[in-house]
Order: sequence, then C-alpha cells, then structure tokens
Amino acid sequence: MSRVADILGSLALPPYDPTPLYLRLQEQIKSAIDAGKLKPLEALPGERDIAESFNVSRVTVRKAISGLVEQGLLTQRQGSGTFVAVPPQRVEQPLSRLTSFTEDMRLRGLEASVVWLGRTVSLASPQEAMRLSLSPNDTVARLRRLRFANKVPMAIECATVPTRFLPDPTVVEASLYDVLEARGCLPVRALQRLHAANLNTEDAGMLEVAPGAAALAIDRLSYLENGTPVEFTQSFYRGDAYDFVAELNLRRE
Ligand code: 16G
Repeated sequence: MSRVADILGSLALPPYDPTPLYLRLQEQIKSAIDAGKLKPLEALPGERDIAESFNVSRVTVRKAISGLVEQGLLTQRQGSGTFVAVPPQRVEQPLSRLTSFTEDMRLRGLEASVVWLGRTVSLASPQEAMRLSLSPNDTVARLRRLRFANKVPMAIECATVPTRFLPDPTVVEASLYDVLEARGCLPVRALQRLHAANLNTEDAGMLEVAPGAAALAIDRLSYLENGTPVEFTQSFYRGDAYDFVAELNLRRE
C-alpha cells in the first residue's frame, strides 16, 4: 500500500455502497485528521498521489478536498498546497473592559502577531469625520491589519485615528494602544457595536475559513478622558474563535 493510502486508510467499502466516491474519500481524510495521522499544518499529499493511490479521478479528489476546505478542516494556500487547518483556540472576551488585542492575547498566554494590509494617511471620509468629530480637511491615519493568535488568523481590523494623535502610522508595529499610550492619548472609554456578518471571499481567504462563514462585525469608537474621540475601528472577528461575554447586573431602584 502506498504512503498516501497508508495515511488516509483505504477506500475499500462494500461494492453495493451507494455513497459517492468523493464523500467516501472525504470520510477517509476526516478520520485521518481525527486519528492524528494528519496533524494541524501538515501538508496533504498531492492531488495526483491521492488519485493514484485510490484509483479515483483527480476530479473526485478535488471535489473531496474542496468540500473539506469549505468545512474548515483543510486550508489551501496558493502555490503551496493543501494543509490540515489549525482549529482556533476559542477566546472569551469580556465586554466590560477596554483592552487591546495584544493585551488580550498576552493575558491568555497566546502570541499576537500581525500582517499589515495597509498603513496610510489621507483625508477623513465623511463617515470618519462624523464619527471622530473632525472637520472635512482633517487627516486620519488608517491601519488595516490581519491579526493572529499563535499564528492562527483571528480578525481583520481597520483602525482610523486622527493624525493629530498619530501623525505617522508606520510607527505602529505590534500594538496601536502601546503607541497611543506612549503619546499620551490612550483611550479610556469606548462604545462598541457588534453584529453578525458573513465573510466575503477575500476576507474569508485571509481568515482561512470558507467564503460566507460567520463572523462578528465589531465597530469600536473610543474616547480620551475629556470625551474626544481617538479611534474608530471596524473589524471582523472569526465567529468560530470568539465569544464576547457581558456581565449583567440587576438594576435596583
Ligand atoms: C482591539 C480593538 C481595536 C483596537 C485594538 C488595539 C476590539 C473589537 N477591537 O482589537 O479597536 O484598535 O484592540 O490593539 O476589541 P493593539 O494595541 O494590539 O494594536
């Protein structure tokens, strides 16, 4: 038996089994993942190897794999193949504390990292000007990034900060809040709005989930002590990785 069949088991099933071949192949791959024969981040054998080992067509292999990518069990990176997906560690985020992503991850013993998607300065859009109480000629720094916990993509964030608080966004490397704190303008209060969303193909690809997967869309508007807005951030958090938890107290009159 070949190495591939060795990893994935065999497709030998009773000839009268009406289950389509690609679904049987999916089952084999799933059980190899469940049994730990294929581990997170491990590359799957090539399409041709799998097809030859099981004596099925490459179309069948492709169909089986794309189904597992949709279910989030496998991920595909252009040019480098198909890998076993890393299940995200679920993060519980209290809604009552104003913390930064970097701090949240540090508190959980997870390593935060970032891929920059953009760091620019431009005129505030009408929406940003309204949110941040700016005039139409004011400029803002925009920071767009993909954020990771232990190398697993967790969120896409786009933060907008008036340039009078952050003249040069390229000075932000790991943490925006660390830079704001060093400049004496760390927000102390924020309003946050959460709603459910489905990820478009591009965002889903970056977050390594299936197109249309569930996400939490979060807008945060944060303020300085004197009530001046300092940051407006729009983000998409992976729905399978985040629980936002609020403590509720009975109001006694
Ligand atoms: C959090 C905030 C975001 C803030 C960022 C700063 C939410 C939903 N969003 O991700 O508004 O800009 O922290 O993190 O909590 P940093 O200091 O690590 O860059």
